[in-house]
Amino acid sequence: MEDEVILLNFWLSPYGMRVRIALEEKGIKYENREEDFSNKSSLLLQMNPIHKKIPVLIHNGKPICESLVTIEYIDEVWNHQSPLLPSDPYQRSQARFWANYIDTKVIHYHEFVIMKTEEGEEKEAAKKELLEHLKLLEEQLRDKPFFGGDNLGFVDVALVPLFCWLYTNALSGTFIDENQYPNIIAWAKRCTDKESVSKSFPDENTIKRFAEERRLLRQGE
Ligand code: GS8
Repeated sequence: MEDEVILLNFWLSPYGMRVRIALEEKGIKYENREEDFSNKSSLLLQMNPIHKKIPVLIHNGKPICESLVTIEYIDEVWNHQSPLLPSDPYQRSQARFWANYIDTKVIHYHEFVIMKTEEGEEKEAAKKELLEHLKLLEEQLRDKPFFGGDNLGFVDVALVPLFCWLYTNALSGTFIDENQYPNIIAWAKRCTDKESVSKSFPDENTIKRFAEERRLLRQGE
């Protein structure tokens, strides 16, 4: 019997993009279902009663919640191709360390910078903080093609959704100075050249429309 794989998602969510990239890397067929946060589906409430958040992967009726946990699950279940975590326990611990760093230090500031329409001290402070964390990641990457080494891995999948804006220059991707972050920028382009990544990003027009709505909101403030 073929696996039934459903992803409860929201197109703008970097967490959802992570899960999509992992599924694409493994070549898994899945159904993407968009959630409306103002009217969450009963399936979402039933499958993630604790947090009531997306992404939720439903594999043959069973839910897996939390994006990093889900990527590990995908890597373990579909282990026939494109390993995402290293097989060496020490290397694996390091990949988990950096993915956790991205979750606890980078992604919240990023979300704040993207979502906050109002310019000002608070937003500037968040940008500064975000850029400092990215600098550290830039140093970690050095001249490796991917955080995972020669191939896209766990840390790459965790981080790259934050760069979906680079495509369009429509949003705050632009505040990252290419000259100061050459490794990260080259890495992000290398990642987005991969079909598994570009397919999992929202399409350019949707991002542009979203950016325009934010711009109008800002003008109204
Ligand atoms: C975060 C999921 C999350 O914040 C993970 O999966 O890694 N740690 C979790 N999901 C958000 C959408 S992305 O901003 C969400 O579902 N929000 C709906 C809500 O808060 O009502």
